[in-house]
Amino acid sequence: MKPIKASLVTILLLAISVCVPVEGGVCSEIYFDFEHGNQGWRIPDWAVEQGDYVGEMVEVGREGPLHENLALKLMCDFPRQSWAAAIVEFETVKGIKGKRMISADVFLPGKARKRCLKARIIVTVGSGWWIMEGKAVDLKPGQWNRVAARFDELAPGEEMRADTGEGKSDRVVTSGDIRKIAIRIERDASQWNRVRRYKGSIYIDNVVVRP
Ligand SMILES: [Ca+2]
Repeated sequence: MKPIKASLVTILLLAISVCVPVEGGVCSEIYFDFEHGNQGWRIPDWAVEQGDYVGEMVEVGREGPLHENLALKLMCDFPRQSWAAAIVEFETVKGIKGKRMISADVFLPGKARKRCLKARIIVTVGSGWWIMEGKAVDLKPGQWNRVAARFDELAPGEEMRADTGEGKSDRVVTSGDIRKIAIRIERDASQWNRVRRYKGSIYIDNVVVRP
């Protein structure tokens, strides 16, 4: 899919699938449940090209008969003895305004070794495309793990002076919009010599973005 087309699809998905309107037509939160597709989430191109990013593909699926609902299924291949990560992200050209709290549920299948992987939420913000990382959470195998992050420091937004040219006065632009939301699964480096390779799937569901 060409980038422009992909962006249009992303905007459309944001408008019809993930905005949950409350009274007065204002969206209180944005919710990704992946019951009808990946809702614009994908492995970014830069990660595909990098050797230590080991996400192989992403699709929608369910983990066994115990899981009635669909989730984002990230296939990955973590090596035994080095730092590695797998990442999925959602990008919007519109920006997500006024939302600071993000949470997601992450499921690591029971066949994975204990304490071998962590997950964290990462956002890209503003016209400067600044990257902010949330705290990493240990993934306990065989259960859903809640990963959450609050990005309070983004609240005031940013201020940037734009040169309007020909000696005219500068214009102050304020924008703290979230441009990208990513969930990164990481090898716990402190455990590197006690873990085995993990080749398999990791599931992500119920991504919620709220004020
Ligand atoms: Ca779901």
